[in-house]
Amino acid sequence: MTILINHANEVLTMATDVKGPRLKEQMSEIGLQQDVSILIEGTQIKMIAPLKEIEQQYPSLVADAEVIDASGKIVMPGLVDCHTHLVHGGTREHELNMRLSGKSYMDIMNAGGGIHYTTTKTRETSFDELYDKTYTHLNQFLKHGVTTVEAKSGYGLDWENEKKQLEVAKKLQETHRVDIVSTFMGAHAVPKAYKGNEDAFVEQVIQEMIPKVAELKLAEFNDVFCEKGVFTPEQSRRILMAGKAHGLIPKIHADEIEPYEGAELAAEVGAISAEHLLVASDEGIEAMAKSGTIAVLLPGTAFFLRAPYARGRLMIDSGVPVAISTDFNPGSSPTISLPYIQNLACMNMGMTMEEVLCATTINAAYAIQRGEQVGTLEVGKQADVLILDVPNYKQLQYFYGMNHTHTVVKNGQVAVKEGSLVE
Ligand code: IZC
Ligand code: ZN
Repeated sequence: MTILINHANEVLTMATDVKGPRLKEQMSEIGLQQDVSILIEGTQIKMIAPLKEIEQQYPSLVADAEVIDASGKIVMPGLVDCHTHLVHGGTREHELNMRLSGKSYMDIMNAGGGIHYTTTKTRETSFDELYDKTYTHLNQFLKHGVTTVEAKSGYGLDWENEKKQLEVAKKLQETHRVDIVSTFMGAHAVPKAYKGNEDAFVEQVIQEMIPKVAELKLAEFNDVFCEKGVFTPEQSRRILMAGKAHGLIPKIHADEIEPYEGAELAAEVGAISAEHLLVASDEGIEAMAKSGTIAVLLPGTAFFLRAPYARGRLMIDSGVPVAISTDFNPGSSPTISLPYIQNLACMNMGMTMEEVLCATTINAAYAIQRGEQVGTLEVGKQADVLILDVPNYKQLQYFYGMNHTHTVVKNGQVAVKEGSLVE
């Protein structure tokens, strides 16, 4: 199978000489090219060059290729959504009026709602029902140009149900076109049954769940909700170090609601990323810059919780590599629209149009250790290619709140055509 994408107004390769996550002004390098075509062979990008050169070099591949005319459109790498709570039962629209009339996210959780509500729903939902529900969500992601998603567990909060969530993600990785990267997040909340006995649950996560996740190879990363009233920095450190000892790379929900030195902890334990960071301290940001910890910022959560946005501009200027993501989850960010999240990042975190593209492609890929495979258009990389129905990339943030996805090539196959899924 060979595909040739011709006549795009702009091709944003997002490629540079930099290896690793992009910092500071590197985040503005979008690799804009005009008058180039893209040749895809099998699952890989074969050549990016003017059409004439491709025809000269690979005449037989070109002769056999399915040709996609991208006239008037732009082409870029498929989007990477590096922080989602993808697999979950139920929805939480009933919490919205509570929050709009003044109850906080934490008030609702402490009263037994929030994550606890979704845990009950997830426990009640069968493997097959969870699989079908999540399959539908993945279709929506794909229609919005997202070709790779991270998926956290954390609504089981016991081994049986954490395993169920992770196995749903594993099966979807095998059956759905979108690539899924799994994170174990058994420490997402202390189950209601352990109230007053929190350390016993921490022990269960450390002694029982983490070793099994590692043994069954159900996740690559280990995450914890380090937040006042959830897991303390000390408990979080123990959970992350235990994961590390079993080969699970640390990630951390840090400084989301109250400052809690989560960013500092991320740097200390060598986490690949710290996520949220709405109220991260100056010291925490400095520590992350030193350790190279990626900041995964989730402006949809600030929007939906009506909370202050993370200081994205300051983080970039301080030398922290920044990625942005939907945080798709039923409580604090029920959206799969990474394009809208890009808009929010521009408008509320002081990030430029170029920086948000970097933050949702190559930097997001590095946040889940996929920077060598996806996130840029380069020869030899996986052919995850997005064609957007705008004449220039600046319209992506200008015509906001819209889905401009026209065509998605996923792993060398056309997965979305004229905005609709291809079976
Ligand atoms: O279900 O509320 N912040 N975890 C930490 C979440 C938000 C997801 C949820
Ligand atoms: Zn989250």
